[in-house]
Amino acid sequence: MPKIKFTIITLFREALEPYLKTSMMWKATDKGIAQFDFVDLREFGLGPHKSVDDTPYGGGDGMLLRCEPVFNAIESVKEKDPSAKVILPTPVGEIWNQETARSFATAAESSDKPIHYIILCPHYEGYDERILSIVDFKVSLGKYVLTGGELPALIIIDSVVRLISGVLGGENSAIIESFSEGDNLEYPQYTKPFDFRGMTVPEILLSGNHGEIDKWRKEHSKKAN
Ligand code: 6GU
Repeated sequence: MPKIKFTIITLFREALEPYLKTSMMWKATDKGIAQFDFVDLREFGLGPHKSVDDTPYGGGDGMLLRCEPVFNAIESVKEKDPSAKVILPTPVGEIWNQETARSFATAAESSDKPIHYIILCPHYEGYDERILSIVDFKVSLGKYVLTGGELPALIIIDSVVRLISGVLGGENSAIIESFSEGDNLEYPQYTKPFDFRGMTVPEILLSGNHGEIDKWRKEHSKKAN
């Protein structure tokens, strides 16, 4: 049984799938920790053209995602799992940060059944406001505007799944690293060679003195902006 399930409702599955089949997200799937499913919003489109969008009442540019396809798509998932929670990536949502990612990961780790999130990826200029009535979490990635919810969906998924134990290599890697404790970013790190084009590695790291190395690392931890 996976710890966490994401059902992604999108018109552009092909934009998401390669990333989720690569590296850590693939590893999480392969180990049975995470499960990623897709629902093609187009299948819930209206009329012969399977239309999912329409022009805004009151006029204005662009097209808006309609309620019916979105509600029908979400309800088709909730019929099978009424506990699934809906995330809507939107530039007017709550800013996503490490703390929120951590709380989603902790919820998944401490639950005895899989935690299930439905991510609805909007596209076009926006969505009918009534869609918000079926949404549990409105999430924004920052103060800029993207074309659709696909990139945000990947960022949300990646930032949560990597925190679930068993996904990263060293059991401690997610705990020590950047942002986990307050706003400390991780310390500078070096690997071989010792001298690269005249840029050398701080001698202390070669000293074998772990007390001094820890001290140096603390002193050199970077602060987030
Ligand atoms: Cl979640 N969606 C879109 N479309 N743009 C964004 C965003 C989300 N977060 C920042 N910009």
